[in-house]
Amino acid sequence: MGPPGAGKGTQAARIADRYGVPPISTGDIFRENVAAGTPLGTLADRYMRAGEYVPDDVTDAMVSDRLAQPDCRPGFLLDGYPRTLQQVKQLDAMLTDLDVRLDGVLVLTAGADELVQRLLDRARAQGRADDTEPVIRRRQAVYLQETAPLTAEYAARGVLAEVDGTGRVDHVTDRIHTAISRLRR
Ligand code: B4P
Repeated sequence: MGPPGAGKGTQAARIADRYGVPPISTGDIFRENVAAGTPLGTLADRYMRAGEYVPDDVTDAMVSDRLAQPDCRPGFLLDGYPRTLQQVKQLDAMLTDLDVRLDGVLVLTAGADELVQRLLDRARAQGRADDTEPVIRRRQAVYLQETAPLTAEYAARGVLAEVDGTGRVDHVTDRIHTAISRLRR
C-alpha cells in the first residue's frame, strides 16, 4: 500500500523477484485492458483518467480471477489492492477460499509534494493519462479518504509495517527487506 507515486510498482517488482512470487498490480492489469481495448479496459479508463477508483465489484472479480491462476499457488504479492474497506473484506474471503495466510502488509510513505513531483516526472517520461497535476491531487485525496484508514485495520491485526519510501530506490528496497524479516519472525 501507499499513496500514488510512493513506489509501489517500483518496489513490488523487486520484492516479488526476490521471493519468487508473481507481483499482481491492479493498476497494471487495468492499463493492460485499456491498451487491449477490452470492455473492462473501457470501463476502467473512465475512472482512472478522473483519478477515481474503479468500482469494487469489478476490481474484486478481476483479482479473484487472477489469484485462481496456477502461478499464484506458491504465493503472490499484491500491489495496489486492497484499496477500500470493501476490498479488504473481499480479499479476506478470497484468502479463506484459497487457504492462504496474509503474511504482511507494507505501507510506503513519502511527503505529498515529493509524490506529485515524481508523478509529473513520470508523466514526462511515460505520458500516463492519470499523471497530470489535477488528477494526481485527486488521486491523493481519494487515497487519504478511502485507503489510508485501512492501515489501522491491518495494524490491529499485527501484520502492518510502515516503510519510509524516500531516498534512493535501493535503500527503500533494503528497508522493505528488513520490514519483511521482522514480520516473518
Ligand atoms: P496504480 O497503478 O497503483 O498507480 P499509483 O498509485 O500511481 O502507483 P504506481 O505503482 O504507479 O506508482 P509508483 O509508486 O510505483 O493505480 C492507478 C489507478 O488504477 C488508480 O488511481 C485507480 O484508478 C486504479 N486502481 C488500481 N488499483 C485499484 C483498486 N484496488 N481499486 C480501485 N481502483 C484501482 O511509482 C511512481 C513514480 O515514482 C515512478 O515513476 C517511479 O519511477 C518513481 N519512484 C519510485 N520510487 C522512487 C524513489 N525512491 N525515488 C524517486 N522516484 C521514485
